[in-house]
Amino acid sequence: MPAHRTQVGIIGAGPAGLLLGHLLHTRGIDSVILERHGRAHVVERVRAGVLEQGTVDLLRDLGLGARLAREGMRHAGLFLSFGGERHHVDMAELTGGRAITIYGQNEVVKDLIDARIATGRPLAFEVADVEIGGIETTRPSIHYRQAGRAETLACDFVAGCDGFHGVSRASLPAGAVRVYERTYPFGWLGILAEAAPSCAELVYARHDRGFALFSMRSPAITRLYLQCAPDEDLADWSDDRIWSELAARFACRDGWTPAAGPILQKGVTPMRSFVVDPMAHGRLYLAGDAAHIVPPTGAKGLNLAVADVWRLADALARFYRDGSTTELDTYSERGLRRAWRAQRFSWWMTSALHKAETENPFDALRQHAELDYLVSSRAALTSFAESYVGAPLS
Ligand code: RFL
Ligand code: PHB
Repeated sequence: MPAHRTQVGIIGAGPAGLLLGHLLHTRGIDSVILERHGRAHVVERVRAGVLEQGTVDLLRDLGLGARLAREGMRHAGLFLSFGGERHHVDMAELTGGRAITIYGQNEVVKDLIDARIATGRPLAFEVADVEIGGIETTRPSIHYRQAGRAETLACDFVAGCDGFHGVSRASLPAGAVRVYERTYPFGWLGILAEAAPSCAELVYARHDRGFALFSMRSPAITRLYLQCAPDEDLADWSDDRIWSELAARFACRDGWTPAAGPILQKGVTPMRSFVVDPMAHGRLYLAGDAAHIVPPTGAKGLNLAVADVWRLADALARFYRDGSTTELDTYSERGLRRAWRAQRFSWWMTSALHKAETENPFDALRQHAELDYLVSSRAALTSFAESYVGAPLS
């Protein structure tokens, strides 16, 4: 059985794993990244679109922001639509100039893969049967198969960056962690359409028919979401039905509506809040969706993954510099603090904007009052904008 050795074995080539590999590289630390899927699949997966200011600043400071600066769309504000009115929220003005940038997660992943390949450090796609051993020792290892051959990677540390359905979290000994979870009785039907965005900023809409979100990927591509059942059957959604439902949910007195065009892709995502505590055990450290999931309404998932690996890379660098585990020992505690803040905000946005889980008319009016208060109070708007653009990396 061929054996290899590295300092940090990274499972998963999503944003968390790839960025961690790069951050370690800049500190002279060796890593091997193992990914279950092929490169094309990883690059083509359409997911997040909103990068917080701190994420954009980090990618730029790492020299990875050239295409992001050219093609990313900086948004200083957004719209909240409810009760037939669209309200503009000037996030930059409320936060001393902070903003979000629209740049597809798959574009971030593409840039990170190119950067990884340029470093010459290992990145293996299509690895199967990944198993982690020895996490309670100082010599953990990763066993896997590549092109049918059994391989073993000996490491100092293992970083579990393999998302919600990966093997890393499942490798923690039963009883060592506690899980906090909430599922929602709805999902999002997301589409990508070949249509020039008809609004320059995002529109989050609360409507009695359900939530809708208008976003974009480029000056030619619109991204839209509709609240639906978690197990919604896409076969029930013709293109015509999707456009008329979107028009109904975004209907407002200023007459704005999303421009329609050929639908390039459709998908349904269930919604969940999930946290594992602690985010580490022995020499295994979890980062990103492997450790926590937020409903996408607050646009926090990818940004939390970035904050995790930024912290983890620093803690590992400290260990290799002077043998201190001080920062590794507090990695989980610091990560959970940020993760719970994101959970709070994502839950709040989800419950304020989605059709209530009960059909009780009280909830509909309470939601309306919540949003009405938000847009009429500068204090409430400042709090909202501060959470939405995200805290600086910490
Ligand atoms: P990922 O991206 O899931 O990557 C994990 C990688 O690990 C691989 N893997 C394995 N590899 C080897 N062996 C195994 N056994 C493995 N098991 C899994 C997988 O193939 C994959 O390549 O996790 P990561 O890196 O933690 O990144 C997290 C983000 O992907 C996620 O939080 C965001 O996409 C969430 N999200 C959003 N986040 C934002 O910050 N802003 C947004 O606007 C936003 N919108 C969204 C979203 C997620 C969505 N969906 C589809 C869940 C919109 C949607 C619709
Ligand atoms: C997206 O553009 O895909 C997007 C934007 C905002 C969200 C979630 C997803 O809250």
